Parts: sequence; C-alpha cells; structure tokens
Amino acid sequence: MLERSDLAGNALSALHDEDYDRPYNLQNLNAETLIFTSGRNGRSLDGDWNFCVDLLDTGLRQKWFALAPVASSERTEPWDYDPFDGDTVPVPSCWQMLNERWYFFEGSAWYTRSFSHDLPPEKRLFLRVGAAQYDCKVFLNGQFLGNHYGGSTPFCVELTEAVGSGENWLMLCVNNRRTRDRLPMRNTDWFNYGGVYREVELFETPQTVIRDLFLYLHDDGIHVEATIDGPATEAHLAIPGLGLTATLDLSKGRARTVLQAHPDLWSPESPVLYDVTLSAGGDSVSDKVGFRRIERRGTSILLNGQPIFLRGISVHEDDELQGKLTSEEDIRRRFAHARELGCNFLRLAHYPHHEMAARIADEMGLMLWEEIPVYWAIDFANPATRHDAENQLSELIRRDRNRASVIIWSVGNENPDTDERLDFMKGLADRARAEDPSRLTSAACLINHHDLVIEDRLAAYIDVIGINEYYGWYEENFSDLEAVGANSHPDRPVVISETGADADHIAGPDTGLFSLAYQADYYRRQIEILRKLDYVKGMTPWILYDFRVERRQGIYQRGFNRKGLIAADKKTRKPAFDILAAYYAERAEKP
Ligand code: GCB
Repeated sequence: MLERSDLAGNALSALHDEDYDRPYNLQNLNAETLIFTSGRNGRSLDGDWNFCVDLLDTGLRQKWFALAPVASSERTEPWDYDPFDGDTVPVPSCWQMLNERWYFFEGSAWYTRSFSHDLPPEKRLFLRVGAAQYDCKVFLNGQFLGNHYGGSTPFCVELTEAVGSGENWLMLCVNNRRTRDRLPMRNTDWFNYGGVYREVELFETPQTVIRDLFLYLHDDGIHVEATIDGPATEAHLAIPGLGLTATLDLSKGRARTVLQAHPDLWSPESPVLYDVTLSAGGDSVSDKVGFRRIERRGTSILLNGQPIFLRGISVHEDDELQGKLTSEEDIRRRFAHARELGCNFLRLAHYPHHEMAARIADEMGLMLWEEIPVYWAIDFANPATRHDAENQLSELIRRDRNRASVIIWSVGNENPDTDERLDFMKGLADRARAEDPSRLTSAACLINHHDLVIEDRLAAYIDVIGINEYYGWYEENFSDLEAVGANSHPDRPVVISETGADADHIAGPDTGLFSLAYQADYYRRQIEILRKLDYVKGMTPWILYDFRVERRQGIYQRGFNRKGLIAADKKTRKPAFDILAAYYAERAEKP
C-alpha cells in the first residue's frame, strides 16, 4: 500500500466540486495593500519559473499548491502536475509569445519558484507583482495568501508570517480568461495576452512601512499626504532642492500638510524634477517629483496658467515579438517616435501601461493621458464589476500620481449611454478626483451619428470630452465631421482621443481602403476639418504602431489592427506619419 496524503482524497472529491475556486477569489490584494516602492532596494524574483497551462483549473481543484516539494520520483500519488519539475518560462513574459501552442490559450497557468530569505526578527517582507493578466492567486509554502483582479496594475502581498528560514516555494496561479464581469470584458480590440508580464520583487521593511506618499502643487503650496502602517508616530519629509524639511504628525497612520514653496514649474519645455525623501520609524522612500498645475477653464486646458494644445498620439503596450512585455528601450523608442511626430502628449490606451512610461515621460517632458480598461460593453449593473473598476482606478492613481507628466485620468472608452453606465462612470470620475484633486478627468465619449452632434450625458461629469471619431473610415463621409463640428457647442475642452484608418504596408492595395494612400489622404482631410474647431484642444490619433488583435482577420489585417502610422516592426513609417508631423510642427508654432 502507498502512504497517501489527504490530497489524494481531495483530488477525487474535487471532481464534483464546481465551487472549487470560491475560497481563492477574496480580492484581498488591492489598492489598500500596496506599499510605496519608489527608492527602495527590491530583490528581483525575475528569471526562470516552472510553468504549466491549466485549462480546466485542475490545479485549484486538486490543490497543487499543497504538494510537498519532493522529487517527482518520490511521490506516492498519481499527480497530474508536479510544480517543482518540468518546463520553465522566463518571468516577466506573455505565454502567447513563448510557444505556438499557447497562442490562443485562455485560462489558468501556474508559475512556481523557490527563494531563500533570512528575514531578521522585527522585519517585514512584501512581494510586489508589477502586473499579471488578469486574476493572480498567490501561495507561499502551500498557504493561500490572497488574490488580485486587474491585469495592468501592481499589487503587493505581505509574506512576513508565511516566509520560512530555509527554501520557500512561491506559486502564482494566473488566469486571463475573458468573462462578462471583468474589465475589460469579453470583447476588445487588443490582444488578450496572459501571464506575469511585469517585474516581481521582494521588499524588506522595518515594522513601520510607508504605504503611500503623494505630493502635488496647489494655490497654497505643495500638498503632502502620506499613509504609514506601523508603530511610528511621525514622519520626516525633505525636498533638498527647495531647502525644505518638515516633520509630519501621524494620526491613525495618516499625515497631511501643506508646505509653502515656490518650485520651478515642470513643463514640456522645462521638465524640472525634485528629489523627495520620506522616512518614518526606520523606513524610508524617495521619489523624483515635478510640480505643475493643470486646469481647465471654459474650453481651454491650461498648463501652469497657459493655454495649451495637446499634440498627441495614442499607443498600445504591444510588441510583435514580446506581446505586452516592454522594456525601457521599447518605451524610449516609442517616445522618441512620438517626439519625431512633434508630440507633446500621448494617450496610453486602454489600460495602465508599465510604470516606467510615466517616469520616462516625466524626465522627457511629455504629457500623458492614462486610463483603465472600462472599454465598450462593461457589466455596468454588476456591483462586483464596479468594485473591480474602482480598485483598478485607485491602484493606477496611487502608482502614478507623483508623475507630473500625467495630466488626465480617463475613466472609460466608448461605452453605451445607459443609466447604469452613467452612474458607474460618474462614480469613477468622483473617485479619480477624491484620489487626486490635481488632475483632469476624461473619457472617450459618444457622438450621436444620426443627429451629428457630440452627445453623451457623461460629458457633464468630466473635465475633458474625449471623442473617438472615424469619419471617412467607419463613418462614410468626411463632411459629416464638419456637421458634428458645427452642431456641437461643448462647454469644456474636447480632445479627439481617436481618429485613424488602416493601411497595410505589405500587401495593401495602391488606392482605396487599407492603402497607404488612403490613410494619408484620411489624415489630410481630418486635419483640414479639425483645425477649424476652436473647442478642440488636442488630438491623439489612432495609433502610433500597428498592434496585434484577435478580431482583425481581413486579408490586409492578418491578426493586426493596421491603423499605425508606423508598422508593427516599429520601424517602417507610413506616409501619414509625415502629414501629421507637418500639422504638429505648425501647431507647435501656433498653439
Ligand atoms: C476604437 C477603439 C479602439 C479601436 C479603434 C479601431 O474606437 O477605441 O480600441 O482599436 O476604434 O481601430 O477601430
């Protein structure tokens, strides 16, 4: 007889249990459990992890995470997977890009690795995952520690109690299945990559841990807000470049103060950043922060009191070979291309991009629109979906709200104008303002194509009206855009958050739809119309690079949206690039 564990019995009973995943969907890893990591020395857990795709969720049903780490040859159970043996993949990565068999795989996948960490007494240990698409469940040494929803925001989990002195086994179960209640839900115009595709790190802290630090400029000075968890009673802030130091009293772990200061203002022409440090109870963090004001007045957008025109371009986080995995080099190339176009602004569509993007934009003096994937048909009536959206928004804002480059939080894209949607998205705009009173809110709103007028009830609740319009592409007549322009009298600034046309540089026709010539002409005609609309205070045409997507299977598309001004190789420029660049050169002279 084999000496078997309880798991063998569970494996049999689990065959009939369809509620197997309920205990693992706590969503207890969320905006409240983040820690502030800027300026900390993390320990990277990137590299090779054992890996297995698990279409039927057998791992959760059979509790693979509870298996003891012994050699496969010593097992006494007929297990369906051994997490400690077999295939490995690099972390971070997207599994679609690693193996053709995983290209359309949607479901759970298991990542396992060991690490040793001698945690001194009185210290705490946190794991931070930069992003995992979409649901990530965390297990350490067989113990379930929590899960996180949301494919593009970071999350942290405290390991202090669960970590052991010898070898520790960490398992992540990552599920990218598209479901009706998620954000985005089932239908999108970008590829549903899966996996742990941003960095994984460990952070050791004292008992006191700085969870959050937020600084922004207002009429009365620099506002500072900090959230601190642990025994400390005060925190110390320094901004040496301004000759400022301050002691902040903590009440229930929170501190707020306003510092009298006159910093040099951050702007695209002069992207000044100040070193900031905060310490409390032996913990300390630092950041580089730019100070500037962004406001709207009537139909104007004002940066540091001056009206601006946002010469922008939309971008996805997508790569022909790497999927959603990005790098500093990739982001710098993207921004260099935007610069060559003459941009001072980018729309990071349709979900939070890598946090490095806003840091690099801060340094380069580019302005950003950031957004969460409240895209097309969301289950607006579902409270669980709303909870998830609000959390993703808070996570994004808390991650990036010290970045001067970010001027707009967008709460959604092209959603149907229903009562449920209005309530849901008003709630998101309110939350954005509560998390961050120092930026503008926006969303890609709707046009009434019948009456040819901008018409969306949400417009009254956001600062900047984003408009996606494709007159001359999806909508037949360019002239209808002129009518929309004339019929609309918005009381606030409009940004053309999308406009564009597909052009296939490899197999496209010489003329007509999908030709390079048509795309170039489309841009010419759009610009001719849009330049006359005073209330249009910026544009982010669709899109810088061609990008991968499941739903585009035409002969000129071949699995890609081809509206890029540059092809998916990130090299080949289409003629429309120069047309937009010429317009932006002119707008730079006459904002
Ligand atoms: C849109 C969407 C964007 C699509 C684009 C298109 O309106 O917001 O995600 O990729 O149109 O190419 O159709």
